[in-house]
Amino acid sequence: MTCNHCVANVKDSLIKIDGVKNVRINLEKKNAVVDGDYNSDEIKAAIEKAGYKVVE
Ligand SMILES: [Cu+2]
Repeated sequence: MTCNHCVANVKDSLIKIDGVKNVRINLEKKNAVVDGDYNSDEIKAAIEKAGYKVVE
């Protein structure tokens, strides 16, 4: 993720996932905090589908 456009892309794809209540993305730290009751595999798949790599 390198700019605010990327942040919006990732946020949009994550917020659509079942159980996700809130998504906060920190561009400087390059991390995402996802609130809710969700399946983390779905989160990873959505991020990858949006074209980004998941670093754990
Ligand atoms: Cu970007």
